[in-house]
Amino acid sequence: MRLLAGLTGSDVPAAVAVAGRALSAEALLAAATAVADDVHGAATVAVDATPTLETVVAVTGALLSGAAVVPVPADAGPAERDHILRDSGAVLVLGRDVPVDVRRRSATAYAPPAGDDTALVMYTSGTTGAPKGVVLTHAAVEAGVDAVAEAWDWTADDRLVHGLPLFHVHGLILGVLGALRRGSPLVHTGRPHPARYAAAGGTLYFGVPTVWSRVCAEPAAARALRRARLLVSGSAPLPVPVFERLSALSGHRPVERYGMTETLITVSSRAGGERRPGHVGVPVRGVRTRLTRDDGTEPPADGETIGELWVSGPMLLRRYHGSAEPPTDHGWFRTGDLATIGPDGWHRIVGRASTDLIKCGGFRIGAGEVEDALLTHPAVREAAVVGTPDADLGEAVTAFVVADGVGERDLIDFVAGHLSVHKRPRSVHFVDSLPRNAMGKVQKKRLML
Ligand code: MLC
Ligand code: AMP
Repeated sequence: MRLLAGLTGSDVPAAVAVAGRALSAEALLAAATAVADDVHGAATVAVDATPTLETVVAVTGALLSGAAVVPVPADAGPAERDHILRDSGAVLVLGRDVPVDVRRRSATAYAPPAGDDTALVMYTSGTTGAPKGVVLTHAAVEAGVDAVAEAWDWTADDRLVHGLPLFHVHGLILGVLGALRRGSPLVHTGRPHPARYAAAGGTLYFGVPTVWSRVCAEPAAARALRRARLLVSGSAPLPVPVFERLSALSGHRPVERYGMTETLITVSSRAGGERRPGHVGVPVRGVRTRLTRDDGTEPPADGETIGELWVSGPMLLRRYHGSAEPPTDHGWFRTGDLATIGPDGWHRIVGRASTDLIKCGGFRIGAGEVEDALLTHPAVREAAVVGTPDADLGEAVTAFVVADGVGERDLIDFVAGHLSVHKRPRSVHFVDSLPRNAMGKVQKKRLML
């Protein structure tokens, strides 16, 4: 299959290791083909996306079979899991209904899927309601990983290291499918712990800002990265002090790149070029960007005037699963991020248009989804959720509730068990009432003061 070029090319010695268990490229292909034999004919297959070798084999196998793959967050509780399975129409869950045995081997040959076929349906939060499925074709994923490979000079000679979750763009699409397509060996550290990054001996490292901040907090681990070629940060804003400290300790000014589940990576600095703290670089190959003001006009590209960022390019989503409305306007996708563009084309992400999307540790969390979960608790009468600044996580999920006879820990555990562990509020404030405007709408800005 074209997407998995590195894996199926005969001359590329790729190998994958996850949390200490490894497969050669040949063995991965044969084990994944055994999975493909199991699921062949199924249009949509979900994968219990734990940080394991089984997940890599399952995703690869399902893609080989031509199925659309739906990664289910490893820490998803029943409400989120049920929603994803029901909404996507996945007929089976690899790793749950169908066990994945990485020791099996098969040599069945499958025809490569067409570029327009769906490769993945990635569930991601909106400002309100349950997560939506982002439909990404094989062609989009190929264009997306090829564009960043070019920007980062990523070749089969690299050894990629990361420990990110295998159910999002960063860890799965860039971090697994990117490596398989490039033919570069991958070491997944299970969890993104600094000491494991240090011990893995990679040339190319991926992390979200929280990971880089934690690496800096362990200077010996940061210094061990001096031997690497390139450190890449993305999924959330990298604070300038973390950029500076990482540079001082590791000797690397990290490459920053900006993306979304819906668009893959659209803007990045370059391995062979300048890295500018607080900036995410310039569009990658095939991408165009523009800003709009509230009145629809385009602000000047002066590096100061803020507008909402729109992007276009071959890596964009095809549609939201189950939605009739086109997600793009003449090929342009409205990101919801506020940005500036300089006269030299450099982009700076300055915030989000809506306060209802929270980025916590690089995870995108919809305030509405957490509020809905809290409101299903019998003791909770009203709930409002906001993102509050957090030195470690960037933003922390903070809940304000009107409730009787329930404690903070109970509500945190309730959300962790209902949705996903990573969507849980980090703190809950009990209030007598929520601040509302004359229309009865909660004034979240007043909660964030
Ligand atoms: C904690 N735990 C609980 C719990 N509280 N379990 C049950 N109930 C509770 N109430 C457990 C967790 O399961 C976990 O277990 C452990 O405690 C720690 O959990 P945590 O506190 O949530 O982890 P933390 O250390 O804070 O995680 C930080 C982090 C993580 C950086 C490792 O946030 C992370 O992986 N972020 C990456 C997000 C990402 O990849 N985003 C990319 C989106 S794509 P255990 O056993 O697991 O340790 C995208 C596009 C782009 O944005 O541009 O890239
Ligand atoms: P997700 O859909 O989980 O991939 O989240 C996408 C969002 O993450 C974007 O809309 C941005 O708000 C944010 N994001 C991703 N990369 C960066 C970055 N390098 N700097 C700032 N924000 C980022």
